[in-house]
Amino acid sequence: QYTPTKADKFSFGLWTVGNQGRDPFGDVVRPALKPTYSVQKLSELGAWGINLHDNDLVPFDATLQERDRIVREFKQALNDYGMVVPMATTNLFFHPVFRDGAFTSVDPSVRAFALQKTMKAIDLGAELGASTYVFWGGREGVDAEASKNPVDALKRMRDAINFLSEYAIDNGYNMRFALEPKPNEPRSDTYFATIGHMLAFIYTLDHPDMMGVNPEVAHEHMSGLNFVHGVAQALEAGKLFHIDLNDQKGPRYDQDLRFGSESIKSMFFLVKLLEDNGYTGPRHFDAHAYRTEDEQGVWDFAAGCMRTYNIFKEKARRFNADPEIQALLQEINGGDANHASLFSGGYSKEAANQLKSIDFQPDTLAQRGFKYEKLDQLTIELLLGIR
Ligand code: GLT
Ligand code: MN
Ligand code: MN
Ligand code: MN
Repeated sequence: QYTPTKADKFSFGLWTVGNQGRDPFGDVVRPALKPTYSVQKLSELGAWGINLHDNDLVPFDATLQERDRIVREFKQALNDYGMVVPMATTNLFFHPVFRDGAFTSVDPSVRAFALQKTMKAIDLGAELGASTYVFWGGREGVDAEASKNPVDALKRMRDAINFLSEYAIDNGYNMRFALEPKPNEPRSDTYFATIGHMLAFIYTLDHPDMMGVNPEVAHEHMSGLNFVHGVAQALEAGKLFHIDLNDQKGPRYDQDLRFGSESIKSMFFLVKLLEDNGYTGPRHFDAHAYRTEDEQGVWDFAAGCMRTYNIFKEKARRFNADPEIQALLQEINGGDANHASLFSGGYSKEAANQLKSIDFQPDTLAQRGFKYEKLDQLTIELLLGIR
């Protein structure tokens, strides 16, 4: 019942299962995986899609002939194992040239190179059939605040995204852009720290219709924010184009843990939000196996992400079908229907006057108990498996 199928639309980044366990204190612990092998293994585990940065597939310094051969072999593997590439993105953070950022670097040559690299990567994404293009501003930020005027940085970011959206349109690519926020790491402060920052920025761009967000669990938790609420706001605005599922223990470095392995309650409500509100996009995992793992551990990790998502999905179904929980919710959300109808039709002079004339009893209203202790305990019991 929890076994993933292609219909679940689960996807992984090549960089996620391909993570070799390097961290700031230690070297790689696992051999590199061939991208075509990851396609095969993920497909066998029930995944539907595989996403990539340009350089996850094509090395930074590959010749054109090498590029074409690699892409040809990769497309063959996609075909052989029935996998799609729903999303592509650019690596604008690994090479030392990007150590002061890419689109917001102080160096105009670096900014121009970043645009060139991204145009080529968009071409690659289009060739592989990606319909979503992600922009994670890896090093778009500062260590020394004195180095840049943040207003200029913002404008440079806007100019770059505008340029690239025109590029995609001009080439007839059927692509939407999803912008991914993160508050810090690897820079000490990154521009566009949260979902809220990104949403506000989107409406200042030339093509807001093709712009949405790619929020990540770990990144919002690093800011100490409620991820479910941030995602809800994006979803309600029609801007949840993509999502990076993983997990995180509070505000520390970006942990990218196996989905649902830590914040069980929040991740339950996240899955419930996505499933109850008609999110149809990819369920993408941007996470990696613990550094302690060998290759088998990587596949255990990948299977675990998908299985946990499906378990939460089943829990959400049970929550929605639980008579006691639903009766309690109805009661909680009930109240005086007359008062509700007074302003549900929007503003009118009559409604305003009527409202002004009511003799409310705030002291009486204030005596109500909301029964949230009971509701929350029922939720916990459901999650702990006894309902
Ligand atoms: C990198 C980062 C992620 C981004 C990826 C897309 S790359 O692993 O930590 O959060 O989503 O650029
Ligand atoms: Mn991410
Ligand atoms: Mn992350
Ligand atoms: Mn990461």
